[in-house]
Amino acid sequence: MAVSDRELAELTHLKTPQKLDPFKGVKKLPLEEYFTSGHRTCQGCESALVMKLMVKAAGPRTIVLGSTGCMYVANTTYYSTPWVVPWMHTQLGSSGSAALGASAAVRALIRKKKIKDEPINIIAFCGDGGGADMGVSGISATLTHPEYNCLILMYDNESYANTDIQLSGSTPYGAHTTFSPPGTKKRIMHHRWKKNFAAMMAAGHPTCRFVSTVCMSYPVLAMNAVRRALSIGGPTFIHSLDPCPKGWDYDPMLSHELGEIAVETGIWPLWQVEDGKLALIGKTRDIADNRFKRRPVRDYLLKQGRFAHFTDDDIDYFQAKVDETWKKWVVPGVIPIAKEVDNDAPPV
Ligand SMILES: Cc1ncc(C[n+]2csc(CCOP(=O)(O)OP(=O)(O)O)c2C)c(N)n1
Ligand code: SF4
Ligand SMILES: [Mg+2]
Repeated sequence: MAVSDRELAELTHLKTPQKLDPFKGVKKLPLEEYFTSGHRTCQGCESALVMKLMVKAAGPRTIVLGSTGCMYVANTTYYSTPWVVPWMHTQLGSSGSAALGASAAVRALIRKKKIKDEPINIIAFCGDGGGADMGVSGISATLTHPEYNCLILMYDNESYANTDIQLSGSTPYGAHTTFSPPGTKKRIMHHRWKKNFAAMMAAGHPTCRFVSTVCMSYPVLAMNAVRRALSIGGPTFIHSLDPCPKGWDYDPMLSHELGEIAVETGIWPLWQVEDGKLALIGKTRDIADNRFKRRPVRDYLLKQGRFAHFTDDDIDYFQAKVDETWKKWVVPGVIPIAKEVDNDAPPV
């Protein structure tokens, strides 16, 4: 929902965000890097690519805050860091409060004339454990403050990866994690369906002007989502699905392909909500408009060791659940709430 002129006028000290036009294609991307060598993430780590392209999209006038997780620990080994822009660690569940606090602090410094009056991007990232599980309250509170410009980006590798792949609320059904190892008597140890987190953030925060899902297998789309999120004003949220060779157990050379297949199977729909309007993006829109036939989830699951214990029945179950998100949800792949009550009926 857009903030009205009256609301804006009531918000004191509102600083204009940076104007960041969309990139017109891969060949138009800037060469400068603000996340460079010096990190120790696994080979093929898509979350590291998210960091690199997120800050490339944002540019040099950016402060990055990161909560605990692989993207903190592996990126800031003693005496080395890949971050070229100012970077600060924050506690595991506090990406939301860190984003809000940093945005308020920059504004106070400008007001007190301690730093130049210029727009500075504030990005706080978190993992799925630190964001969708532990950090929900902080992220939610921040998204209700339209007077602060900041982006919260949740990189979702579908586990608490840094502490050795524990199951999170974003781990897919049935996946093998250190908390859900398949046994001889019980094959499936994880029965819950993945949280629909970005949609929760979009539906629950009408003053947040931009929420988007992305995947770095579609880098220009993802970087343009970052640029839009930073330009629109107020707090914004992006949820990225990141193949993780260690946690998902596959050959690192498959990272890019797995991101593509996640979208092509309809498991990871790409969409954005801007000022209350939903748009399906890229391949996801093609699926919804019948220009692209969804690939079977089997193509995705069988490439990953975390699903190696799946039988045909398990794959069928997974397929049926994904089909349900596309056939029964009020917005395919996005909103699971259907209107069944007849509002015109007289009250009884
Ligand atoms: C309050 C708190 N609890 C537990 C930990 C231990 N811990 C550090 S990183 C981490 C995993 C975080 O998972 P996620 O946010 O998904 O990031 P990832 O490691 O997957 O990148 C945990 C549990 C911590 N640092 N702080
Ligand atoms: S465990 Fe996964 S998220 Fe962590 S550094 Fe390795 S590939 Fe990246
Ligand atoms: Mg994680």
